[in-house]
Amino acid sequence: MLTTHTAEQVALSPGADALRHHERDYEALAERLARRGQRAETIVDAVGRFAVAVPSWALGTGGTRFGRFPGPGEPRSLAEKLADAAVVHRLTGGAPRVSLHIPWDEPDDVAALRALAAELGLGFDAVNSNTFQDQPGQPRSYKLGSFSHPDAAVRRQAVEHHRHVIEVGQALGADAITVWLADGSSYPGQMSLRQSFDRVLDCLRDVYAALPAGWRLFTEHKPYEPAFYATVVQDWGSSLLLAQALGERAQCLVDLGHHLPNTNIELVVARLLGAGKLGGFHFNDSKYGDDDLTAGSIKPYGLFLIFHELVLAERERLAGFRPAYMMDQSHNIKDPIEDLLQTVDQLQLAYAKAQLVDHGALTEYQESGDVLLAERALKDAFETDARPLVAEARRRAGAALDPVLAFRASGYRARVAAQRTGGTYAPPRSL
Ligand code: RM4
Ligand code: MN
Ligand code: MN
Repeated sequence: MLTTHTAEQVALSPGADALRHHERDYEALAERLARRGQRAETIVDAVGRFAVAVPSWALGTGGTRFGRFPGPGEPRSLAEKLADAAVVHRLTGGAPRVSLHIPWDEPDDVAALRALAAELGLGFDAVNSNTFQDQPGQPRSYKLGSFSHPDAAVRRQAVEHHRHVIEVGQALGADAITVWLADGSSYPGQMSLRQSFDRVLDCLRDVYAALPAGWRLFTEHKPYEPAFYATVVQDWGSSLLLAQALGERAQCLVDLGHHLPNTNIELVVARLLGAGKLGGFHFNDSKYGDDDLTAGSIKPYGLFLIFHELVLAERERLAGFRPAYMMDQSHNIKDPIEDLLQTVDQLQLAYAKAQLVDHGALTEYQESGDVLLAERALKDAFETDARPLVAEARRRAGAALDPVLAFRASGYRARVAAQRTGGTYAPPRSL
């Protein structure tokens, strides 16, 4: 197992002009913030600490159930995926871990994979299970569900799979497992609505019991698809019930695309935070459903409002607040690396803007019932062009001022395309 390209080969020098322009923009913004009583340095430091995981399934081109349009130079192996993930981290300074999906990215040699990741400067975030598809040679089918299946033998098989995923994750140095279940029914009457939930909880208890010390279990809800009538873990309420029943180390994961249109996601986030059960995120954006578009591409203000809740939790040192940030997107028509670079940038930006909120003033306006100025306290932050702060954080981390342009200038994709010939990686996400 050898990576053909290391992230080192991606050129980072921005050019004298770009650097000079950046410095002037940064100074101008720092001065403007100082007039508002804010320190640019503090925000730059915070952005420098922000980290989000790259999912192993997002390094190849995604697709829809109608088609898939892969580009040249896609990774053919897990080692090549790690090499690409290292590029995302090198250029953004904000993506130091990979979130593996088992069995899509089942490592043949766990120790070698861990060593390769370390060599590339990467670690491993939450591991993801998969009981929403049947795998070749698998004795029992998940057609009618996994943890909620009426047949106990199928449920046992699904629990066994989760134990295996935890073992792999443990050997890689991960410390959490994310469980998203496709379980549900497509027609009324197909399964008992109450019993299916109880079965899921029972199986999760077995998985929870298998957690190594220091590990957390995240339950991820989704309103529909692939089950079209009733999904067992369909909303944050169901996810919270599970996490509360399981115990302290079970928390909820919020995938931004897993909400019906117009759901107030920041309110969901606030509720979970209040209950000490906000475990992590799958960042993306959507117009209609689980579209898996680039974070911030459709509703950047919504993303900012979510980050506002997260920054509040951070400032208040809320008990149990240790969110695992991950991306979960399907790069259908963009270069996957470029889309990930753009996403990390958007997340860094939303985080920086949320740091710009004048919390003291906001609280005063809330207390005195000044609706307009309270809203404006948020808008002032959101409408500030915080890009120089983010670029400065990246510059100090030795990353790129503009990750996408640096990636284009590096010629990385063309180089790997010339090398990655023969053999294809079977894409998981063209479902
Ligand atoms: C689901 C969910 C899970 C992801 C799968 C591929 O909709 O978002 O997190 O693992 O898709
Ligand atoms: Mn997800
Ligand atoms: Mn999803």
